[in-house]
Amino acid sequence: MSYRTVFFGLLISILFSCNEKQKEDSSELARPNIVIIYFDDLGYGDVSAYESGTLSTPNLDRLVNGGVKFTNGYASSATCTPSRYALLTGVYPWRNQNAKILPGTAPLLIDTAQYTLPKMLQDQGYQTGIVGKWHLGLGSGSVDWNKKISPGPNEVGFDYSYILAATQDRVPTVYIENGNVVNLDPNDPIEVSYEENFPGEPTALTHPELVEMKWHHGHNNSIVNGVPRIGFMKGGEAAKWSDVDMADHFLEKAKEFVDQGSKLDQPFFLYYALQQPHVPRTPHPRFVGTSGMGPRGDAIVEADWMVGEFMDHLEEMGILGNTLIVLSSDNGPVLNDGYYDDAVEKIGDHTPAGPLRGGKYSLFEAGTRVPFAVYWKGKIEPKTSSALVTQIDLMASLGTLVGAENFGQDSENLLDVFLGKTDRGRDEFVLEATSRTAFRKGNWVMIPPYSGPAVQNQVNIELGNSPEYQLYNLAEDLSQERNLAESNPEKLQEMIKRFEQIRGI
Ligand code: NG6
Ligand code: CA
Repeated sequence: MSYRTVFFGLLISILFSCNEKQKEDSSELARPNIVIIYFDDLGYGDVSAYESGTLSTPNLDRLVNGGVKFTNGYASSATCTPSRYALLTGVYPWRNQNAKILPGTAPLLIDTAQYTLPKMLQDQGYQTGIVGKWHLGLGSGSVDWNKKISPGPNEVGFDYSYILAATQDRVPTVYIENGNVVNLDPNDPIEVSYEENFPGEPTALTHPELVEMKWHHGHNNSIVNGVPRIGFMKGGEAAKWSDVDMADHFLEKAKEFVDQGSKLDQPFFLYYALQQPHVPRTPHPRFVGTSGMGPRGDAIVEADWMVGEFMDHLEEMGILGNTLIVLSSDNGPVLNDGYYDDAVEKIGDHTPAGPLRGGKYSLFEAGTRVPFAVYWKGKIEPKTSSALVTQIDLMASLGTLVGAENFGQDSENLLDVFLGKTDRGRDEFVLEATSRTAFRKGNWVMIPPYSGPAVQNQVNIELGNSPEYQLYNLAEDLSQERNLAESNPEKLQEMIKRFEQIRGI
């Protein structure tokens, strides 16, 4: 045998073995089931794994303490619609000026041509589904609720959808499955308006005697199940949801999706968007009184139980070890968000925002810094991470995990951070609250001057508005008590410059 033959023989066998290796790697490419459990208005301190307070959330703790618990994990906005928009698109919400709290009649906010997290997972062979709160608009202008409603979640990447259209306090108070109102009686058509009432229909103002949950601000239009809502609705009697059964109902639908999904020869992605503890807080009677904090605490106990049931279900099906679960919330906490429900009166020592300043609607930390954990039994070592991560980054990170290459423009691949392998997160982040933005870089936060009240009195939350620039060093001052803008002008200028560069101002 000549040297040449030996050389080529070796070369071929090396190339061949490389090829084999590549094959092995790609067949090993992890494609776990993915579940995002997304709370509505759950605060940083509402999970006992974050803040050992009065409220006990053993099932959330099991997930948070069993995975990577992020202490610098952010929603993209201090309100719902913009946060959900960013989660599903990987794009900052302030790039889309329509990304604001939407009425129940708003058109679909996400362009159907836009690449999204669920579309990305579909492209990687996933069966995708959403169960729970949508709040990203439906249809393209004027929806006829009695026909198939489209476009909606199914047109932006979900194979299956079982949703409430906007919020629990907004009409229409019906479930919508794949674009069709569930249990709709064609002889009792639904009409919805956010402009005016339908003649003769009772509202909280005309018929206060029908109201069982008193409104504090807003929430005085149509009354459904004794709860006055935002917006006017007529008809659809048989289709109206039962508020106290909502948690059980969504749990059932989430389990059904998982059961169907696990029969298929493909992984599933479930976006499980819980309605708790957003108003109106309507825990099932078996949870009433369990927290000692009134309906807000009881709704969290109920949601905690749901998460436990859901995880047990995955375990019983033998798929928990093959399912990556993300737990987070769309924005920070609020006590009185428009109803008299004892949330303020019964709060006791509980601190929904933990050590953070502000709350829902606020540019201060409690608006956007939320419970954020990634759990994958047997694959992720439990740890606490102070890395800066945001929900915008889930698209690129989960995408990288499953072999995708196209992500939303602002999504950063932090896969190794989410898997707990490193603590090197994002460097910087533009956060948003009711169309205002602020900037975090490293441990610093800069809030530009904004007109508007310092405190939103109805909800009693500091919004972060000030005529002056604000600059905080979170490493030393987590609760943002010392404004360093004057004493550290260099840092302030550096922050303003970078912020304006990103914002394109
Ligand atoms: C506000 C509502 C509030 C809540 C919020 C949306 C009033 C006075 N307040 O406009 O109750 O529904 O919108 O919350 O109507 S979110 O979590 O979906 O962003
Ligand atoms: Ca919310």
